[in-house]
Amino acid sequence: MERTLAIIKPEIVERGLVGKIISRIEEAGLKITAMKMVRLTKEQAEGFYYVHRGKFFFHELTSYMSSGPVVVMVLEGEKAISRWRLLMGATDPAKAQEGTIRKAFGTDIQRNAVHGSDSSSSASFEISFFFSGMELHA
Ligand code: IDP
Ligand code: MG
Repeated sequence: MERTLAIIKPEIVERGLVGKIISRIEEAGLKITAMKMVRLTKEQAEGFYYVHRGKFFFHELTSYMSSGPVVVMVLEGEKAISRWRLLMGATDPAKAQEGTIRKAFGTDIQRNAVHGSDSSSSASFEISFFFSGMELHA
């Protein structure tokens, strides 16, 4: 069993498409074991995305991610990290495969609908960034 962190980004919350994303997660057999809606400050978004500090898109990305509420979730299942990344699709929606969430709902390379941890070490950091042990359900 593996855990990964998923985020439904502000654009999707704003457009009223949260349910569509959650349906895809459930239909794929990933279990949602924690979930909440939060509005990040710019500083919190910078902390979450610290690995991208210094990149040309860092300021825009962290401004966007703090521009409105997001839905954060812990997904659990066998190979949850890679399965969620496959469901999400490529970073750039224009390059994402047919059938992926980013292809269906992404606007551009920044407003690409969802986030997913890329490794078990980033999953650990990202889950603990948003959730305490008490908030993780079985
Ligand atoms: P990922 O979300 O597919 O793991 P990362 O390379 O980790 O992609 O980038 C984190 C986020 O930063 C992306 O999801 C996207 O919102 C944004 N981003 C990545 N590359 C670019 C870019 O070239 N221009 C603008 N935003 C970008
Ligand atoms: Mg990433």
